[in-house]
Amino acid sequence: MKTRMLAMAALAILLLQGSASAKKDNSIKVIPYPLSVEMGKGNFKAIGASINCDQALSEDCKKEIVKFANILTKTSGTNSSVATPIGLARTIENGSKIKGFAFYLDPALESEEYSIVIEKKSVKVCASDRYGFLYAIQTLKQMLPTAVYGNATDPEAGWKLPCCTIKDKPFYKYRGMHLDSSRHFWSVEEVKKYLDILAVYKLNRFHWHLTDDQGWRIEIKKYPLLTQVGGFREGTMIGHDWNSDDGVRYGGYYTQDQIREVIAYADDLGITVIPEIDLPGHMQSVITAYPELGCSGGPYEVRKIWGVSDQVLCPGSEGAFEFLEGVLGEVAELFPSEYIHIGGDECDKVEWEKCEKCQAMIKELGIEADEKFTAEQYLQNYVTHRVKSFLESKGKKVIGWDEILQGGDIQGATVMSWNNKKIGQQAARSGMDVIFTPAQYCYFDHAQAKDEENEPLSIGGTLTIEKVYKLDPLYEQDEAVKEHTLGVQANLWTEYIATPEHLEYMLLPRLCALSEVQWCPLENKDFERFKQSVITREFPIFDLLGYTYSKRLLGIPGKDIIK
Ligand code: TNX
Repeated sequence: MKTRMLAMAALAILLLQGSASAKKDNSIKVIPYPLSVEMGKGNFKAIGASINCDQALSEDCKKEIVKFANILTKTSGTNSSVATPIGLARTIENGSKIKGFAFYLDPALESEEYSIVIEKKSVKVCASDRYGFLYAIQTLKQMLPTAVYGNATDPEAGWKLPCCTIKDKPFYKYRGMHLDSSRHFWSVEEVKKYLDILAVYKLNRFHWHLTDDQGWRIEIKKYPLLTQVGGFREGTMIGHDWNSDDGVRYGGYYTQDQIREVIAYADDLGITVIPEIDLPGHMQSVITAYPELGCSGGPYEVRKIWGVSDQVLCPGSEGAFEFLEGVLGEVAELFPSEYIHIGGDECDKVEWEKCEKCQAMIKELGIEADEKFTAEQYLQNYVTHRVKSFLESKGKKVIGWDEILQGGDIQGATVMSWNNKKIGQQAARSGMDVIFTPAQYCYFDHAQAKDEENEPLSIGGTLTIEKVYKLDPLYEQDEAVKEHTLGVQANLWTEYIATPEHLEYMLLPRLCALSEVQWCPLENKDFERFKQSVITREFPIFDLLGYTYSKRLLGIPGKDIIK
């Protein structure tokens, strides 16, 4: 008994210390933490509360609110509204003082911005567009019992919301997460589950890496061999052993219908899908399917090992551009996104140096090497320019990895800066838009802890959640860099990740840290507050939704979780 009391006293001291050291008010546990939170007194009873929406709201806003009404009704077990023509939410006039939830249009707020005022008898939510309501609802869900995320009814879960006033909007407009579906293939269901958890943390861009040396994953009607041949490899290296080959045929691809299904699913969550068609490097699967598109003419094979291939697209003949336009034309039609990612990374130039067609092209274009770039780097720059013009003619903008800067700036293109922050900062200063995804902070294929031997297979060293949380690409940067920075993204390359459990493990909970980098201004970031929220609030959500995740924050190594 005595020891129990002692333990409780120690716990109380710990809790007190915890709250005293937290910079921010710790009374709500929401990630990413809202811009401002002021706590009031008392609680709002959410169970059975009516849900009302301003009649001025557009259909797409009302849809979000009706969805919320349905979720609350199902999970709390009490009808949360009065039946009306728009489903479960009742229409009201802006300004009415209503008991229950009231969702109002406030045109003065920016896109994505919202406010929530919780009083004992009412919850007033304001936004100016669908995204604002979507994020307000995500915030409300994080403040409600975990059961709100599930399918089961739990009337006893404690359906209360603490009285408070929240004002919120994101720091960055582009809040992205990437997934490599080439090195390992993820089913539509797995991709949807991946998207579900991005939405919880208010991410709004899904960068889908669909093509690479080891597999082409998107159906292109004009070039069926891309998937039939390029979608399958005859084996995969085992672990880190570059000389191994498991000899097992591996592959898969998404039909255009499946792609449309994912796009619609993501859109419902407020997420835009940005496809990446990596070019002119990382195309060994392409030249295996169509060997005439390579410099030597082959034969080639879909690559079985990881790393950078020297077998790339040959830009020395017009056929290459015809091909790229054929592919990108279909891609531009399929994806509503204003951006298409055209890769551009790690394009080895040895074949181009030896290739007569490439060298003739270099001559014809009047390209000469100088102290800054090789002739072949200028040739890649030419390819990027041509592809960019083509996509612009289809109403699209391009994003490329920072290697698109070899051979000079490409004004009008957006740089995805992965090699280091400085390259991106420099590009922003030159007037190009930039998305920061520096490998040292944003590569979720790295191990979550220093003792990598206790973690599942990884590459690239260690990336702890603390390190992800520290990223601030605008720290000590000038206005030009700030103006041209669209946002931040993390990447999940899957060379060494073959199962959904492993994939989720690498994503979580680092995704939570990423979301605060993307959403919170510097002064709102506080690792201690964040960590407590992850452990006490987010882990139960992951458990309920059935995600595998790292428990390193609790000192539990990966080997105890991923067998
Ligand atoms: C570099 S980042 C790559 C990818 C690899 C990754 C492994 C980038 C643009 N290219 O092809 O998968 O490293 O971490």
